[in-house]
Amino acid sequence: MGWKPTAEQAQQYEERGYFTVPNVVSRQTAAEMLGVIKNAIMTPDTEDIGTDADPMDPMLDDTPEARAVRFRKLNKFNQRNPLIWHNAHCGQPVLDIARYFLGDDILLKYDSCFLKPAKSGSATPWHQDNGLWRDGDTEPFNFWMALDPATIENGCLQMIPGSYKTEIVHHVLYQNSIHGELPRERVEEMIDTYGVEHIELEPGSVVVWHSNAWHYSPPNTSDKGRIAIAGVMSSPDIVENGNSGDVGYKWLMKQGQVMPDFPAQEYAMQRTPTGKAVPWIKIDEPR
Ligand SMILES: O=C(O)CCC(=O)C(=O)O
Repeated sequence: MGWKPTAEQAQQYEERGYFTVPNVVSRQTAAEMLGVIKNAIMTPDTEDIGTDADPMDPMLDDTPEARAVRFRKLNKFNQRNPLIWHNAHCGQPVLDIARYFLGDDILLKYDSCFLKPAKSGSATPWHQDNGLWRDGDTEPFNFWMALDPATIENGCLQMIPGSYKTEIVHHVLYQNSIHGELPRERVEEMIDTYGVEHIELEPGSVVVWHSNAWHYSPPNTSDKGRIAIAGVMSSPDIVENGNSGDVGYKWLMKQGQVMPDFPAQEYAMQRTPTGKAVPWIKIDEPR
């Protein structure tokens, strides 16, 4: 039999829209993946690392300390690093969980590393993942794996329990937003009603959530850095019946078999991508 959530995990997913799974990979494997990321970000002249909005750029000097804190998020980094790829996104333990949600054919939609350096790591604003994708997808499976301990002090993820039951809310851009985010007054109302849960995790442990779930992470004011990797998985069925663009889907599992290739095989989309992301609403006044 394949992986199944415990009764408690299933209940948490139904009630809150997320659950955690301890020790999906060992601490040793998590430490090795962390090493790959640190090597890359601390290497001078890292041209092709892939990143997005980053308040810590441009770096002020070229010391190892400055290099270690220059990125907030690395897009498509994990699919370019075989040790991370084969242990996490395309690793049997993660795919066993994804298979429970998606079936025997699984594709990678997005992958990222989230970095929150000690003292300077910035916030990720409140969002729903599908509020950022703007393609209407609700089914895909999201996982986030701690590589450093993720604690309240160093800015672990925060989730609003039950928030996944809302619609996909149109995300907005404030003057001080780093990317689209949920309207701040709606976030306040939701927190007043449902509260917030802090998702503390040990290295190698995972949180899985529904793409509608409202989540956030605060700045890191502690003296401990926090690096994590995340992935969004989908399936050929969802892709072909959905409205996403061709985002460069990669094969992870075919007919229940983990794909051994590196680099990963590209998924050839059958339909013509028609979806166009709805533009952000811009809000002029910072709040
Ligand atoms: O790691 C973080 O701080 C944010 C992660 C996140 O929001 C996501 O994976 O959607």
